Amino acid sequence: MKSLFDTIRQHQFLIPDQTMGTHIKPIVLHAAHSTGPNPVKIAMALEALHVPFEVRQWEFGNDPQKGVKGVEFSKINENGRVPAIEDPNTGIVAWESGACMNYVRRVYDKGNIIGPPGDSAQDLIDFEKWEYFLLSSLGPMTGQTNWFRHFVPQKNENALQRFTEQTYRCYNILEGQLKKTRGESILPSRVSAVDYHFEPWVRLHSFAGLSLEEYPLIKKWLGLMSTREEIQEAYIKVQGS
Ligand SMILES: N[C@@H](CCC(=O)N[C@@H](CS)C(=O)NCC(=O)O)C(=O)O
Repeated sequence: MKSLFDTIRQHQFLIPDQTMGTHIKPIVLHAAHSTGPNPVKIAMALEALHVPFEVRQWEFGNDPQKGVKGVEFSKINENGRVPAIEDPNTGIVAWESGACMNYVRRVYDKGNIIGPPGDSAQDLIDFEKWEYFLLSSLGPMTGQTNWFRHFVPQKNENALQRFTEQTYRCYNILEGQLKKTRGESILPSRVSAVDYHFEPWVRLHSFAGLSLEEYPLIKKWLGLMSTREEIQEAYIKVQGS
């Protein structure tokens, strides 16, 4: 007997992406704290693929019913962080933005609209290495810079300097990659989910106390990203503007 999952896969194969939204139950995207960079990435991908979704907002902290560290949310993500997604079409629950993104791609991007722009083994590796670079380096370094600049209970200038330098180091790497595309996308030839992973983190550079003065291509890329409809829509749905 065919599972619902098989039905969806077949369904997608048969109908164009643009009409998918009318046949699929909305995915629940769990988010919190309106300016956090991680949930909005997933909204960008869902928007780009015309997959319907609804946003459920949680609070930071351990309120049992409303908090990301509370008992209710721990049933969805025991790590107490957002994003998480629940897909009523398949019964799948995912957390960690990389896992959420790749689930969305595997199930809802049969036309490869936001995946690796080419189909060689190198294209796949290039996609993964930039995705992992954001998830393991640029994102966490920026997060720590934010923590030591704004939230740490006792100032620690050494730590702030260390994470600021490390974030700039990541910006240097990104600027070098953007030279290959004249700042149009992180991977050559078109915008992909990799750009969605980076955009919310780099957008928040000034909150982290970082300047893009020495990064003209990052600046250009960020400007181009902000004109894209799926990105604008994602911010409206997740952050309200
Ligand atoms: N590695 C995780 C990071 C998720 C994360 O740190 N999310 C922030 C919001 S953007 C969060 O939930 N913070 C809540 C907390 O730290 O209590 C991912 O990529 O999904």
